[in-house]
Amino acid sequence: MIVRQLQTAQESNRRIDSTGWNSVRLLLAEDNMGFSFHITTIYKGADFQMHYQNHLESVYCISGTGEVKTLADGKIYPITPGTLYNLDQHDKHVLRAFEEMKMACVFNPPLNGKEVHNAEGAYELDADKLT
Ligand code: 9YT
Repeated sequence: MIVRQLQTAQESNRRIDSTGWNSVRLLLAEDNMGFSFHITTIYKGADFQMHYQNHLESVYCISGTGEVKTLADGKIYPITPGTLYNLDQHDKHVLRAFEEMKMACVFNPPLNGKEVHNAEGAYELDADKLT
């Protein structure tokens, strides 16, 4: 059994800070679950493009409001608490936060720990572990 607390993890190196967001990576590849699980905070006013070419991601909105736009077709999907969006096509997308959003994120394959977005808004598969 693996048990972790967000309150403890966010004060450790599991919290990754980047422009417009931070993410507390509660489960990682080394846990051998087949996915990673993160609690991500998107700051109010954030507006950035991502393209997870190497990963599938599910994102569940716990709190806050915003929208996600898929660039291939220009569709805009509102995000409110309870919304789950799934990047099942490695969709190139833009995420906007109208107010701070708390998101639960699952990545397959799991992240190693130190991933930050590259120039395309993707995570490399060979990123470093936390330790
Ligand atoms: C929602 C989203 O994709 N935010 C970027 C951070 C990512 N969820 C992560 O690294 O945990």
